[in-house]
Amino acid sequence: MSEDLAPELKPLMAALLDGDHTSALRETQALLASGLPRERIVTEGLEAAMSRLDEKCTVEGFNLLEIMLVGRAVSAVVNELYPGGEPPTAGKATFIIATLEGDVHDLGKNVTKMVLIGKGYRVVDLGKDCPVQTVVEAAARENARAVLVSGLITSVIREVRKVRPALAARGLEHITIVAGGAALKQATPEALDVDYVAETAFDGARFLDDLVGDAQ
Ligand code: B12
Repeated sequence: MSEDLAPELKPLMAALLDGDHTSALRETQALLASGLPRERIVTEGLEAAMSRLDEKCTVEGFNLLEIMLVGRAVSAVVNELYPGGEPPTAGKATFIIATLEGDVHDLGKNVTKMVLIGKGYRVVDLGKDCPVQTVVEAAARENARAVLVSGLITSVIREVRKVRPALAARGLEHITIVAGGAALKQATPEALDVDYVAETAFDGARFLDDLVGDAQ
């Protein structure tokens, strides 16, 4: 494990990479009790652990069970950090969030959702592998202020590019589109045909705060 890692986060990283969700939860509770901000636990703990996992997660060397166990540990930590429960029925604004068709990664989407719920937004989660048309129907039905798409595999970029024309075809061109996730954050908003590409869940939340604030 690298030397520049915050020492207090090392036990959490180790527990996550072992896929040991019981220890990961215990470490998270200890970090919260010590006053470490949630944002640092996510960006320097969860995301850093996943980057480390990335080194093992190649098309040639892909241990599905190992990665699923790590995924379960990450989900447990996210639920511990943001025990929001049910999203508020009426929040500051409503957002639709999804991972689009062809992509089954959902850990980053779930983190983003919980961060936004924690800020008082209503977030309608359409899950993973979600058709663009389902996103459009939900945006219309829920009177959404923004559509948030998460993408981890490069092949999903073509689905992301369909979102704006599909919204426009329903008369929803006023809806803001925000993209995030490892595969999308390497692209420009122009390339994805979205309004903003977020580096992290927190970066995206700040953009949305400004957007909703400006509209009030
Ligand atoms: C865990 C994992 C899996 C798990 C997913 C479990 C789950 N429930 O999500 C499983 C085992 C299922 C999996 C499967 C596959 N995976 Co995979 N996986 C990963 C891994 C190691 C970590 C991803 C992750 O969860 N990161 C942690 C989260 C918290 O980070 P994040 O998503 O970036 O989210 C943060 C921000 O980006 C942001 N964010 C995310 N989304 C959004 C959205 C918005 C709107 C906003 C504002 C912010 C935001 O918020 C988060 C917190 O800040 C990555 C490597 C990597 N470093 O990304 C490979 C990786 C994504 N996988 C990859 C591949 C190839 C696959 C498979 C195709 C493998 C295979 N041969 O079958 C399949 C995909 C099948 C499919 N059709 O989708 C490649 C993708 C390559 C590419 N560019 O196309 C990667 C990059 C690994 C690699 N180096 O090859 N994978």
